[in-house]
Amino acid sequence: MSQFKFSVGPWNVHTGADSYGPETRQPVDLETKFARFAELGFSAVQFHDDDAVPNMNNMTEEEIKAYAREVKKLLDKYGLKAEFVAPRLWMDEHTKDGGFMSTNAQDREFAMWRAYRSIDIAKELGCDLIVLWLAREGTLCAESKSPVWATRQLVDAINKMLTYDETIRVCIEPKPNEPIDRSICGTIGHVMGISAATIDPKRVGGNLESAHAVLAGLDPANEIGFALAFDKLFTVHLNDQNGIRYDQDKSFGVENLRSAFNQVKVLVENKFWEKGYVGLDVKAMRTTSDEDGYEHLKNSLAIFRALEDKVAKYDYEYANKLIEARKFEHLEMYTMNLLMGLV
Ligand code: 3MF
Ligand code: MG
Repeated sequence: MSQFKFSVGPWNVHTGADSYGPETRQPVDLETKFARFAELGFSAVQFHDDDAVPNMNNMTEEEIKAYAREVKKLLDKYGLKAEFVAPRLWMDEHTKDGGFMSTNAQDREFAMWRAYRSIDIAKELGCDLIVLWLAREGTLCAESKSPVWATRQLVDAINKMLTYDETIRVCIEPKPNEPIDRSICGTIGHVMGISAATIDPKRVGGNLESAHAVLAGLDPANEIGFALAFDKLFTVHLNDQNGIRYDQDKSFGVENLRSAFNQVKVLVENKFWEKGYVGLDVKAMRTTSDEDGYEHLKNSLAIFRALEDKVAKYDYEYANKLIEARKFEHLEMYTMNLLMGLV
């Protein structure tokens, strides 16, 4: 039995469309997803603002809140909580050039409108966390914006959100590139810098996604540890990634089991279950059938739990002796043997 609670977003059950080809699976409605998530053992759902309230651009603030209240009832029906709401600042006509750092003032205003509405939605759904995946906050053309100005724009936007509501927490999900060429806030280290510069650093933290860390050439477990050291890991997006290429969102642990083990290990050692949900941000393969559209979620959960068992079995006394004697070859092989089921 896992000590952790798990969360997932509706976008993790998707139609299989990518930049090079159309859908390969039927769309699934939100309620069906909730029912299956609950059945699979998830405790909470992560939302984009318009996952919860589609067409929100054409609705009044009151209409948006009323719609969100209905979604909350649907969550309650399946015994699910909402974990966070993330303004989807990359799909819209207004956010071609990003949101808070857009070169157009009206578009920046639109981004703030969506950020405030995300806070309203979060409150109706009963959660206090706003996630900012800063998809287009950077440059396609390096000379198009000053990195100093852009960084300060982000701090200002977060300060406005913290002021708009005194109970919400803001959590940046950093990614070094894609869909932009160069991002302004690409790693958890950047997130800590931004957090420290805001008016309430305690309420500003990070969401570490394994694949994003790999894309930055960094180690996901160390990135998780870095945020934990400052008590600023608000949630995680566990998945896997085959090296530095397009963002793959593979099932957790399927590419690099040792790295996955170390991510689970650092979460267990720091009792992350007391702090947040373990979020999975995984995608099914394009070749997957409708019938198998949740297998990647099942597999990721199963791998996480199996690795949690491995951590429980980890002989810290033995490991510490090896560390003391600096017998790292032995320590490494002990870890590998554990993962291979040989001890
Ligand atoms: C992109 C992501 C996103 C975010 C999501 C919530 C679609 O690389 O990881 O998933 O996690 O938008 O912030
Ligand atoms: Mg993610």
